[in-house]
Formats: sequence, structure tokens, C-alpha cells
Amino acid sequence: MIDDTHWNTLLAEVTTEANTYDSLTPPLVQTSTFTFPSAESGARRFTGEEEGYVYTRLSNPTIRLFETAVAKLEGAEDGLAFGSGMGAISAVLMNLLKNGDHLLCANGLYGSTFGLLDMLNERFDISHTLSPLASAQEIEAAITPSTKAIYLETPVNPTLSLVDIELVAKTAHKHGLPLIVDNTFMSPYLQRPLLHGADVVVHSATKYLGGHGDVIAGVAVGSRELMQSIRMTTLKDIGAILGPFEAWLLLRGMRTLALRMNQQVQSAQTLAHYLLAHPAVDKVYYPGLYAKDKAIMDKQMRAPGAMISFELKGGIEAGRQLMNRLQRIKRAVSLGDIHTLIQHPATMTHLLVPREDRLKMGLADGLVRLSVGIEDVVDLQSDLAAALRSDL
Ligand code: 7XF
Repeated sequence: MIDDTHWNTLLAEVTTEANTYDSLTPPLVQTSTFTFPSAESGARRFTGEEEGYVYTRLSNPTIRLFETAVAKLEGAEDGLAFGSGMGAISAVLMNLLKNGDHLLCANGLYGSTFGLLDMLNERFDISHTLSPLASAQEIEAAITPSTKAIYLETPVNPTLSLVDIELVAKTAHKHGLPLIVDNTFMSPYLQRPLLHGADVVVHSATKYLGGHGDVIAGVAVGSRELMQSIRMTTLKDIGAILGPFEAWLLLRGMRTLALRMNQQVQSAQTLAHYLLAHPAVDKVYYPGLYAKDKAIMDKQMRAPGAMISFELKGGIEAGRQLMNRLQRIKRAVSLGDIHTLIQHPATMTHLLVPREDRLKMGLADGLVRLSVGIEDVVDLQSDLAAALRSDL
């Protein structure tokens, strides 16, 4: 269990650690391969009888430092780094599932995770169903004899509603099923799913862990046994590995995770209340604004996070206008950066999704998603105020 009061100390420790050169910051071991002192030693490294690196696709000291740092922050035994969040998600799912198996998922998943599940279904006969997973009865009813794992994101994108990790974990374990949680929207600073019973946590490390918009990366953490199994199968043989330099950048970004998060959450809370009171805004989605989420939030989250979705009364045209009028807030997908980013699903990420399907996913025409950065909140609010003129 991590002592919450010492997060900055912990981050400083786990992202540096003692190393060969006593350097303050971790060494960047930018190499593809490692030399063996002798033929016999090389053979022993391949069989695992001797400690030592072999090839960067299998492991690398800088990547290893990043993996163990995230594992410690999440309270896991071990971790694995990947070249993207999707690399992590696909490696975990393809390790745990085989043809004929079924995956139960919470309603609402990141678009490419949906895409992966569709592909697994069409090509490999691995099916999935979606459920709100809101009560033990609902979860029980959705589990089938071929269900092999449960997968969820919380808060759910883009409605930012919450799923009770402990409730799902308890029901999953009654059936001997592992629970996988995508913790990208929260980061381990705000939510540690393993402490509430989850078995595996995945992240798009592109987001809050990196924090600076300069890396695409993913990570998975869980038991030593499972991580070792993934390393030797869907990581090693499919090969979506992280590069050493990216691992080094992530370690640098992670040293300020708590500081960034505190600032971003504080600004997001201010902006969520500002938007809620704005006449051009129909609805605001932000954890904790509504009573129904309060109990889950208090149980598993340190704070509501820094992602806000809101619906403009003026629909699609209002969304487009808002995007174009903003001066400081950047029009971009991705999230969790020091820069405040905004995107309008109907004209951007979901432009190619038929309108009817998009509405079913909870993505109204005027829905906008804001990822709040570290800029001064006064500047962010005035940028929004100038763009949200009465003609929207
Ligand atoms: O492979 P990536 O590092 O881009 O991570 C995929 C991913 C996994 N889980 C969640 C909850 C995510 O949000 C993402 C990526 N989301 C970005 C976004 O929603 O803006 C991707 C840009 S299209």
C-alpha cells in the first residue's frame, strides 16, 4: 500500500533509483542488443539460468526501470511496457483469450479498443458483450460459460460515468475471472484499481504518465506470473515494444505526475462549474457533479480527474464554431497533456461513424471533450468565455 502523503517522494524515488553511474537521472541505454561475455553465458541467458540482458525486444534496463516504476505506483508485482496503449491492450487480451472465449466489457470503451474487439471477433472467434456492470445481478446475468475475463474503463469515455471496480472484481472472482481495468483517464495518482480487486491495469502512457505530448506508449501491470507469461508470448512474439528513449521520456514525465495532476484537477473543477452555469451549455459530464457517482468516486478515486465533456445547445454547428474560435486551447485529440486539448467527436474522431450509431454511444452532435492542462485557469476560462458567445 502506498502512503498517499508521500507521493512526490515516491515518484522521485521510483523514477530514478540507484544505477551503475550514480547519475541523478536514469541512464538511457539506447541499444538494440547486448553482448555476451562467453558462448556459455549467452546460452544461460537464453534459458534464464543467468541474469542479464539479451535483446531490447525482450528487455532493456531503461525500459525495465519504467516498467517497475509504474508497477510500484499501481501497487503491482510487475509491469510491461509497450509501444502504445493499444499495444498493451492487445497483448493482454490476446494472452488471456483464445478462440471460442468471451470477454465481458463495461458499456463505453475507447474507439480502437472497440475496433480490436471487433477484429478479435471476426478473425479469431473471440466474442464480447457490453453491459453497464452496475450491479452484481447485472454482471452475473452477462457472464456466460465461455466468459474468460472482464474489461472496463472508468471513468467511461466520453460520458465520464463511473464503474464500481470493487463490485465488478468481487463478482468476477466469484466466477474465477480476471478483471482488467484501463486506468488511462485517472493515472495511478488518482486511482489504483489493483487495490480495489482488479487483476490487471493497462494504460495509454501517452497520456498522464508521459504528460508532455511527446511520446506514444503503453503499459500493463499485474502479477509477476501473468506479466512473465505476456512478456514471453504476446509481447515478445508480436513485438509492440517501447523504445528505450521513450521509456526515458516517460520516467522524466512521471516525476511531475502528482504536481501536474493536482493543478489539472483543480482547474478542471473550476471549469466544470463554469460550464455548468453557462447558458450555451446543455449538459456537463464530470465525475462528482451528480449524486449517483458520489459513492463510487469516494471509494476509488482521489479526485474527479481533469477530463470534462459538455454538450452545446447549438448542436453540430456550435461544436464546429467553438473549435474555431478558441485561441489558447488546442484543437487536438489525445489527452492528459500539460496543454489543454479540445476535440469535437461529431466532426473529428467520430466523423465517419453513422450519426445514429454515434448518438447511441452517447456522443451528441454538440458534445465536446476537454482535457484540462496546467495553464492558468483564468486564461483557459477567458478563452472558453470568448468562444462561447451567445450565438452558439
Ligand atoms: O495507443 P494509444 O497510446 O493511443 O492509447 C489508446 C488508448 C487506450 N485507452 C484509452 C482510454 C485511450 O483514451 C486511448 C487513446 N485515446 C486517445 C483519445 O481518446 O484522444 C487517442 C486519440 S484518437
